Amino acid sequence: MGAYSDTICALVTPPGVGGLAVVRLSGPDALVIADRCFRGKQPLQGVPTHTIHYGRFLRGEELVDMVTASVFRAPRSYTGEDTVEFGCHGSMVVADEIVAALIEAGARLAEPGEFTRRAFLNGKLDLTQVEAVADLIYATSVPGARLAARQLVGGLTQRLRHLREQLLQAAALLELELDFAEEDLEFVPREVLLHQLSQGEAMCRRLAESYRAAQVLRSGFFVGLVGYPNAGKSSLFNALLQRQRAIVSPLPGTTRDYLEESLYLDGIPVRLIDTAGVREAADTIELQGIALAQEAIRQCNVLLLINDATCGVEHSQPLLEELQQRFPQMLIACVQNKVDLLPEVPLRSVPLNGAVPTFWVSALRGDGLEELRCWLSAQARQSAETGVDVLINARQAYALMQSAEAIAAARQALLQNLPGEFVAAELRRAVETVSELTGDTWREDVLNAIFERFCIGK
Ligand SMILES: Nc1nc2c(ncn2[C@@H]2O[C@H](COP(=O)(O)OP(=O)(O)OP(=O)(O)O)[C@@H](O)[C@H]2O)c(=O)[nH]1
Ligand SMILES: [Mg+2]
Repeated sequence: MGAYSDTICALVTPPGVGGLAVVRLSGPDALVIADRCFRGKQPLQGVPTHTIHYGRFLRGEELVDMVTASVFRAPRSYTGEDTVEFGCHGSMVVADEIVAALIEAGARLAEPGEFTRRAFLNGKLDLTQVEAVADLIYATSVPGARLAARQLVGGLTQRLRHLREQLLQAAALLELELDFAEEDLEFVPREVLLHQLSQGEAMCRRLAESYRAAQVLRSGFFVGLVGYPNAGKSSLFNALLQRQRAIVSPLPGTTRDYLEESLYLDGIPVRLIDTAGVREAADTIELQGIALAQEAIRQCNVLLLINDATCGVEHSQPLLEELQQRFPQMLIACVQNKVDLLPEVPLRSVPLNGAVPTFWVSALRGDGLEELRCWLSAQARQSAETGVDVLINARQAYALMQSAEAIAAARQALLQNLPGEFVAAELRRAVETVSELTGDTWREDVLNAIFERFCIGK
């Protein structure tokens, strides 16, 4: 085992001051190099795997720190190689010296993501697990982190491997039939194969479609605040964030471009976007602002159309219609603001437009905000949960769609009663796309793109 001949090291805990810092050393010479620097009761080369040893860490003759050395022998380590992890006091000076001493003793500094890359190449993790490691490190939501953790266990890969096995087996049997062409044997009942293929195709499509929901878990649920000038968008923005982030003023046109801030609702990150009031743009700066905001609005999961109720509940109707036309897929809710100025709160059953959820609030006083927050949180949760049990990323979604297409082509060939070798060829193509997903076959550029997300020490 071990595709690499050199031994690498790096700080694996975050840089900065902490209670503890860990420096990992991994590679064929890990134990030899460790023994050049570490003085415990006995040389680490002689100790069993999965044991921890206390001792002095030396750089030359100088004592750097009292440390623990955790020994993991190949293949039972994160990388699959011999590994020693030094736990030292959490000072950057100490950690840096330990890394420097290990380099002087024959190791080299690890590249970003190199520990994980080695884990992948040594078969400790498959590609979707590698991506799950990155997702887990960068997780911004609790459910997102849970899904990433589950993926780390290999749930997605198991399903894909199963599919790949089915496709491979079917292809092999079809090819075998060709050898017995005269006898007119059928090793693969066509009905069974058709059923398997449509199930496999459906699974790939379903997984690919869960990408949008995974995106919510990964980067947040985007909520855009739009409306005419002075409607109270920035006031509502601040009220939802519970801090004075955007400038509020009685002058229309206060917000010139757009602002984006995060809040958490039920553990899901919600990205709030405050935009410039929509009107006949007076100057070019504002025009640019509106154009920028439009791009931001396009990314949103929900739009809240804020209406100044003192101007009449129907005041924003033209804007609503325009938004509905421009973003036909978008979920839009209407927020009737400034209810504190109304002589009486209008009946809740009088929405701006029958189909649009409507909220009556006062951004200034806080009326109705809890209800709005609950609704947003429910929407965020719903869109994050629809059928997601794995965290599909953009690369996987694309590869899954390609796999679905390839399987569909094989199914078509079968339905058209094409000769077995055609069907088998299509199946083999499908096997290839599925294999790229799990990393059973991989390309260097795909790997590089994945590991770019990692930092040194991961
Ligand atoms: N009485 C009352 N006044 C409000 C309420 N919400 C906002 N306002 C006032 O309305 C004015 C405009 O508020 P902003 O939040 O700046 O409105 P905006 O939609 O962001 O305006 P632009 O950025 O100019 O498009 C300010 O004077 C606010 O204090 C409310 O619920 N009740
Ligand atoms: Mg504003």
